[in-house]
Amino acid sequence: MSFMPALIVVDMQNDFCPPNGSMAIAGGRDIVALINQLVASPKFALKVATQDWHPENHVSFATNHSAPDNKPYESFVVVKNLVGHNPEETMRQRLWPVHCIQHTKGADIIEEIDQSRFDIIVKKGMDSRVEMYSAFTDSFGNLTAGSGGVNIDIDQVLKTHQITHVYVVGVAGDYCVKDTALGSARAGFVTYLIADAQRCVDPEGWPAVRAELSHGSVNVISLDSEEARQVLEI
Ligand code: VGL
Ligand code: ZN
Repeated sequence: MSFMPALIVVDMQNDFCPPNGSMAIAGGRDIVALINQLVASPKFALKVATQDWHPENHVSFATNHSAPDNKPYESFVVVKNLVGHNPEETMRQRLWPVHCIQHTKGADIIEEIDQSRFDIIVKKGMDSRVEMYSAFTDSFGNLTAGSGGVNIDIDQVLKTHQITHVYVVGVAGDYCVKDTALGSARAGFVTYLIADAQRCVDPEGWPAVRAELSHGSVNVISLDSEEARQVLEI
């Protein structure tokens, strides 16, 4: 079996990192050294970064909803699948602090990560009407590449480069990393999520996230596993 691995570094942006991020994830900066080790590895055929890239009126921002159900982290709202022209289909959307507004400092990838190493940068979450944790589809499963939600069809790019295996790292382990890894597995790539190189919004939920990932055929591995060693210069 051939082995053509790609790396996806998810959302390592100022707003997700302490100390100043508007929705800082605890320990978000602690994984930088591990991620840089991966980013520097010559073993990957393709290196991708993702960037949460929201308009100001994004549906996930607590500030865009009315009281009392508009508390960041606590409140949920019901969102309709307007992008997919199926308003009967709904989902429960957790609300967040305002984060990663397009063209702001908060949306920049943190300066400790060497951006010049990335072959492509996927900007996602650009359609105000829908959440997009995964770089592959929005939260309803709509593929919006070319029509607003995301700037690149990542599935297509990976297939064009004959990628067989995808390694996913970054933040948040329980949101964008999880959904991107599930999207990758669903698209047919052998998918690894390196547990040491992610951090969660709710770390106490990690066991449940792991179960969801394994249900979706994502392999959660540690940095000292054989699978990780294969892509690291050790
Ligand atoms: C993320 C919540 C909202 C993430 C992005 O990067 O995991 N989480 N937007
Ligand atoms: Zn977001």
